[in-house]
Amino acid sequence: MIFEQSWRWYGPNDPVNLATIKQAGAHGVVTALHQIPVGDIWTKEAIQERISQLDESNRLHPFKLHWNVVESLPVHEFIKQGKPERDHLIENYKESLKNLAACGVTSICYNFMPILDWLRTNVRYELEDGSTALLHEMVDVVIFDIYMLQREGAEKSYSEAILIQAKAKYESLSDEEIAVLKQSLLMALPGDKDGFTIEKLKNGLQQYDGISREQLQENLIYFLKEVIPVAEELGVVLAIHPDDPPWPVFGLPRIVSTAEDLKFIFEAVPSIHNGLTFCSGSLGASEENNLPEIIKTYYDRIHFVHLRSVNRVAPYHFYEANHLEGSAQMFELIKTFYDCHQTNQRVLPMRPDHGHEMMDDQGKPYYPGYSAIGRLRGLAELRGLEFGIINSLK
Ligand code: CS2
Ligand code: MN
Repeated sequence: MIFEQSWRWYGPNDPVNLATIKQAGAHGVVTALHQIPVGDIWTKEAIQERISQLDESNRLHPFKLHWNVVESLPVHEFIKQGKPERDHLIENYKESLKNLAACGVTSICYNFMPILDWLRTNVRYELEDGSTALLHEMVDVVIFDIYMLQREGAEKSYSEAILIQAKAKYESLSDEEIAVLKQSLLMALPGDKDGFTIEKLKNGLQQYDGISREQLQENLIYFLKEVIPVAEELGVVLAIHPDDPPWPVFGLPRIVSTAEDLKFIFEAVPSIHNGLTFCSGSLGASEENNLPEIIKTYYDRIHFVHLRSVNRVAPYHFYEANHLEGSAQMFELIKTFYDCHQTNQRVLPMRPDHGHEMMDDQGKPYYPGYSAIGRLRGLAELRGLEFGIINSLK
């Protein structure tokens, strides 16, 4: 076995319950305490409460679930912005790490994307077979940025060609299409039930005025130099999630998008506890990223794996494909993990990152990308591929 089959669970309010996760065949439950405001300490009691929900499910059916990865222990915006409040917030972060470790949860995923997590322009893009997937199309980002958000100076972020394309497209959109676009972009934060508003986004963007890429990098390193020594002491690993998509959006700096970005982060803080969430979908949206190379170079510090494939239609334009299709070359990726695994037999938590909405999923209130059957299909296909690779090579 090279992967521990895992599944993201948003907690008791997730429309996909623990019984479903068991039947999907995942032992690893990837979850977070979404109810705790970003920046507050995760207490042992709150962590224990989540663990006891898994224990309860294990009492009902002996197929064992366990909390294998925190996704995510979010980093407060003030830390990303390097505000004076950051020191106190970093202390809170360390406390949360200590409490998690005390409860036996030692793998932590997080990201360092300013304001937004992933960004899509349509969260129900219909595929040929009638299922729906997440889509990202730069021209729609431009339309949103210029005509809906009306960000000052937005034109400067884009080429003349795409501005012309955006104008023509915007003028041809129906009111309904405009509403769908706005809704999709504002859904950029899965797990934030309040969602985004144009106002919130505008205010957020203002906070990043004057924060350059270099400054953001410095702020990440400042954070890592504080928390990684604590993680080492506790036996905890941190795994940064790459930017999704891996290029700047709304003029915000992005610093975890390319092989060079990764090199910078891991050279600045070389400890193996300063790790990576290898997300084939996020990194793979840019054809510049050589995914097998990234696996080989950083295997020792990959602590968590997200497998998904995007279909790159054109630069800055992709949709999420079936897990074994699209641009990701899933066979090669899993084979590369298999080869690396031979050296030290590490078993990495792996989850299907997103799935389509298909069959009985359709019309259900899932977080975009976090359907039951779509992810079941993804996990089943990935597990089958892993099984085939292992058995044909041993
Ligand atoms: C996830 C990210 O849904 C997804 O694409 O991979 O939202 C991920 O959870 C965060 O970026 C990790 O901090
Ligand atoms: Mn991911």
